[in-house]
Amino acid sequence: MTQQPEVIYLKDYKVPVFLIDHTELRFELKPDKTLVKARLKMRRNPESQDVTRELVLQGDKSLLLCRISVDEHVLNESDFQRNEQGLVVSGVPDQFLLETVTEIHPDQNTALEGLYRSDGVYCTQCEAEGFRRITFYLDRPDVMSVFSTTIEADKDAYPVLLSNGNPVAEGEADEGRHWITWEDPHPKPAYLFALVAGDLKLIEDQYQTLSGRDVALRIYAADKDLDKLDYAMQSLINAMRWDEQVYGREYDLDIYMIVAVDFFNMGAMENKGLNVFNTSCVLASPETTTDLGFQRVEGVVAHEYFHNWSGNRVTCRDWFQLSLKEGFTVFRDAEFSADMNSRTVKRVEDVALLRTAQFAEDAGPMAHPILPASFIEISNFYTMTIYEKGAEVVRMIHTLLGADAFRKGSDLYFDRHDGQAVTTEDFVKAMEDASGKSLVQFRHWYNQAGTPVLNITDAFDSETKTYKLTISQSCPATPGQEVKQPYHIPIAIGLLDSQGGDLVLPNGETTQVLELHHAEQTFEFGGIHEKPVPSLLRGFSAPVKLNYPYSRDNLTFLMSHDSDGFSRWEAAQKLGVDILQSLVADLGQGKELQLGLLLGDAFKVVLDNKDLDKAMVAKVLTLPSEAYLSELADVIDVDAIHEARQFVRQHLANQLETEFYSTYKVCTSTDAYSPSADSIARRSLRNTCLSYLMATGKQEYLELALVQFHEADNMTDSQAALSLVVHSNFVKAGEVILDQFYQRWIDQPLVVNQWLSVQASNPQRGALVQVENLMKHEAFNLQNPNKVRSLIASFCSLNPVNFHAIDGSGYRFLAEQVITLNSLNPQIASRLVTPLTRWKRYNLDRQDIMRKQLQRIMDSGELSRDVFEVVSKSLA
Ligand code: 0A1
Ligand code: ZN
Repeated sequence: MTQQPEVIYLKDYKVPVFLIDHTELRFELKPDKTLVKARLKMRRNPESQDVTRELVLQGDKSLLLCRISVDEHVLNESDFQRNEQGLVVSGVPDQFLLETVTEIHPDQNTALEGLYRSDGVYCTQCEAEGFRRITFYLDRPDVMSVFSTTIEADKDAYPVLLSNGNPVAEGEADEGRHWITWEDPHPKPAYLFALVAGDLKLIEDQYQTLSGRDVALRIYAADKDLDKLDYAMQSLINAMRWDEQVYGREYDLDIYMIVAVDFFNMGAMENKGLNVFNTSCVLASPETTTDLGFQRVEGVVAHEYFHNWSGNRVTCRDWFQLSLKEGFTVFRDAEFSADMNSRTVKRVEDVALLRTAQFAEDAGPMAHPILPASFIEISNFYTMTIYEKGAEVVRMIHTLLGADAFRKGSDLYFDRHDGQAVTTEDFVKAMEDASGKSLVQFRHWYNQAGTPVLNITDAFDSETKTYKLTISQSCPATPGQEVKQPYHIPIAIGLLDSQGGDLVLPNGETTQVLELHHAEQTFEFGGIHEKPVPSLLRGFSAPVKLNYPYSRDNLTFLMSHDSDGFSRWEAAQKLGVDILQSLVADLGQGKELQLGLLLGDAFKVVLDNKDLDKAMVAKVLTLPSEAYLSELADVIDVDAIHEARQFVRQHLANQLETEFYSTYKVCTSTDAYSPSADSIARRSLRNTCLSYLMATGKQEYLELALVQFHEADNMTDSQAALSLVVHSNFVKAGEVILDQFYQRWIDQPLVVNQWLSVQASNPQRGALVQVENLMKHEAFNLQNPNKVRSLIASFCSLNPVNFHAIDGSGYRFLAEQVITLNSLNPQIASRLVTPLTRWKRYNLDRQDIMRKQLQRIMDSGELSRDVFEVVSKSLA
């Protein structure tokens, strides 16, 4: 049995007793071990009340302490104590130089936290608490220090030696070794430290800031990937310009570096001046990267760049404040992507993700507010809630204040707190101070978990010509939070007349933001001549669930008339949900499925409308996902949801076959690939049409898909065709092209990962056996998180019918992988377990077998804090 790990509480926060003004590090990288020599200039923190003479340093148990001295006096065993968490040095003066020599073993580091090797390249990952795996330190974000870093390594094997800041000295050493010293003038917490050493190549560019300073831009990768870095470079330049224009923020060092590595737990990391990126978020080329991949690169490059202000210049006081930097930065990168591409498409994609993954998290055992009150392992809190809901909360502040006041607020926040480690409260206060708008009640968004539910009814009085909207709000209980206070919610609405035109609202415009404060509130509109159709929550102005008794006719009306593009999509989703839910219910009662022409007719209107953005047409034509339908269900019936959705897709395919085919043809182009919004839109609609054509099951469309697969000059089209064929009943054809695809891309790991993922997400029977076979394939490696995500995570989250097989095989499989990964890579293990944590959402039979597998993980032996926290909270 695992020992109960300690719970950390926000209420226990205390300022650090000691500070580190200067950190001098020397790394000697050798094949069998790495020596880390640290010289820390330390002093007592004048703001601390604590008078202790004990210095408590964090240090992982894997660290081997070789030497320690205070003010050049070497300590012996009785002067300090080693424990599980680090080191306690007694009798330190008010100001002193602490020197340590530590031995570490990057080669054995499979957790990918601290210093490790990725395909022969040394690299670091220090957020959140990885620095303590490198050396003994005050590893907390409110201890900010100036760093000077020397790296020494073999010159042939590691010609490139990088760290934060600017290179200030370099030289040769004995035995073919060399060294470089880097200095970062900006004080920073240890989590922003980075080191890279390897045989890397680079592309270079130059950027001139608004005030005329020149910045060298360098992106490093393995030689074979050098041809896939241009898009990231262009995205970086666009992001730098955008942050100057929209937020008035300039870059502050002479060099900005990005390094691509293949072994990485997350997407990327914003280390000061030296971002480390997962190859999946930086490499892009038309032949190997899908449109989605290009957009991910653009978004993640921008995200990490924006952190230079929202995260680095102004950082977090403690890890409970994580959403301070993440929520704000996600909001910033979403607005950037909206400005670079289609705003409505970006919003639709973000909302779809939020409503499936984040709402599900809010309804599960790990539900937490964006400012959590406690945690066992902070790595478990890099969640959809902290990131995406956090961004929605910042967006609501933007909506409530308006763009101008929001900009004043962000200016005040950055100016007031530059160089500090602060809290979400400081952010909200700056917004309040700059705008004069009270956010007192709004603060509940930071402290309360759960997704609020709005119930809306309306009434029209033809005599007084008034229209009333009555809105009530509630929020379900979440672990540890039974009762919730009412939220302050911005609800953007419009009212449509019977011709589909927008009525002018009391604010003189056609969209107005209603501010809901109470549990129930009525909003009145005068001078209305006929009962309008309300368009509610335009642009998804708040992260809530909204119920209003729309008729199906209302929804088709909104689909074609609402002036808000987002709301037109939303109407289509609501119509799809309504139809699919009733079919799921029919299946539950053993009824035969039937579907009229209404949905197909509504889709036809959209397909025929040549004025619409093709990307939005594709979004409207895409039925609500199985994941979203599951999130909405009282009890998730995996098989019925899948069957109903397949039934509707097939029905639509037959009803609109001609239209899908002609649209497919219209969207076919011989232009060279471009990741522009227009061409992405065209491909997206074309592949949506192909997916419906394939749903007819006709041989001629298999031929069409195969032609597309063979002739495509880009990964978007070839991957779409591949996955449609593999997931269809044309099993033989699928096997043939899977094999061709693998042989063609055998040297491109990111493409091979897509090949794994297509097979793992195959809803046809037998997928688990296939996944188990692939785990033995040369293309798979359990130590590489991208491989684990592509194969195991794809199977467990993108393949519900197979993962939830009633014989429990999927659950057993997942538990086995989690148990193995628990000791290899706790962060990945703990993320992987998520689908099992949702066991309460299924029927009793499934609940029972899912819970047994959670218990099996619990009983499997020594659990990491990561896995222990998630599994124990799920079983509670
Ligand atoms: N701050 C990064 C996310 C990140 C967090 C932890 C990591 O290591 C385990 C790596 C990256 C971001 O928001 O992009
Ligand atoms: Zn981030």
